[in-house]
Amino acid sequence: MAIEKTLSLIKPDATARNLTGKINQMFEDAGLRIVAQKRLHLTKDQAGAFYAVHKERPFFNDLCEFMCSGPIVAQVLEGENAIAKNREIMGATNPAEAAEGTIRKLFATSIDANSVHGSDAPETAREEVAFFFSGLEIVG
Ligand code: IDP
Ligand code: MG
Repeated sequence: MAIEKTLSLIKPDATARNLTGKINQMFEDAGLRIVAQKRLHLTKDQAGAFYAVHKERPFFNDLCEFMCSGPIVAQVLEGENAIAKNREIMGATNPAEAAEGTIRKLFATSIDANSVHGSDAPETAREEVAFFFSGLEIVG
């Protein structure tokens, strides 16, 4: 299995409830390593640029408002099969459909305020990691 890197975001609903440590414990317990990390407060334009793929969707404006409503933690997770493993630990987008024991089942309060983001494929992982981090900031 390949060692991959993937972008993880801890969203404003989770930083507001002081859940950064509990969420990252779950990634580390599953064998993923945090090889880059920063806390930042996005502007609405930055949130829109990050989520540009969703710009035609009806929830795009609400999503951008939410993502700039408070601080986020952006991080790069590294490990075997990290892209799929992160998505598995996160759980389904809608917490009502998320499996028991996943981050979204445990912590998300709605489909908007769903606590975490994770890249969904190798190409998006590369683009999303580069959106937040330079090579110098990634230390495995
Ligand atoms: P993902 O985060 O599980 O990859 P995406 O479909 O890529 O889900 O959607 C990006 C984000 O947009 C979701 O995490 C969620 O915050 C928000 N979102 C997705 N679908 C809806 C919806 O139907 N209503 C409101 N927000 C949504
Ligand atoms: Mg997605």
